Amino acid sequence: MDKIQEREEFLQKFFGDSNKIAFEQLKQFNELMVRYNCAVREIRTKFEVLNEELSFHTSRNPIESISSRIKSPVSIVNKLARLGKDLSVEAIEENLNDVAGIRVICSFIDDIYKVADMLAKQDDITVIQIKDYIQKPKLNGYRSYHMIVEVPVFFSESKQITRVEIQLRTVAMDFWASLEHQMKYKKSTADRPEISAELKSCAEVIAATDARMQGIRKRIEMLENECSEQKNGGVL
Ligand code: 0O2
Repeated sequence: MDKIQEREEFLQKFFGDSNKIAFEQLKQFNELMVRYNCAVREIRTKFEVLNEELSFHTSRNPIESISSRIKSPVSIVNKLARLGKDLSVEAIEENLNDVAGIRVICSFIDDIYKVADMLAKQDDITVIQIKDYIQKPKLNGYRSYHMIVEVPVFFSESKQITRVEIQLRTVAMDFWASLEHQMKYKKSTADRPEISAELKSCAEVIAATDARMQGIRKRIEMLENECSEQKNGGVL
């Protein structure tokens, strides 16, 4: 008896027909989660490499931190139900773009566009969707740059194209989004107009500060360039 037959008999004996199907689905679900985990690791490594290269050339880190998460089974089930989709492994892949999520926190606004563009240009990355909530903030004040990308994951016997959601934000945007998420996001009780207006006003102050900080950095860079040009001029 070969291994597959042996396993089939085991399943039949211990689970019966309907439970055997459930067991197979659970196995497929776990396999899919392994794939999402691997895809997240690949994208994270890509950002780490870009950060290392850029910090070597500019003596500062464009990326402050990277975090990632795989959506919990409960959130997956809830989201499929919200979308009115069947509960199946195929439906997860077809309908959910954010099972694998990675958040990249950048120092300045222009760093976001720089690293996003560098990732998008890599030849194993396919950009599926971009939502630029920095150019066009959400009505509540939320700002971030969202990308859905596909990346190939190489296993021993197959190559699996896998979707990952990437959120890129500055430290300041992340400060606002994290606190707003805690206090309000998806909580209708905190949806009062005066609270929304106050949060939106905070988002605007934060956005203005982000722009000023970038302006300060650019002025410093200009002054540094002028100094080194003067030095070089003196030497020559
Ligand atoms: P969580 O708990 O962070 O995972 P989608 O729901 O992704 O199918 P949508 O809403 O068009 O469709 O996606 P979008 O606009 O790209 O936003 C997805 C994610 O961005 C959210 O994930 C949040 O992480 C973040 N986000 C979007 N809007 C807001 C906001 O107003 N405030 C905050 N704090 N975060 C926001 P989840 O799965 O909804 O939530």
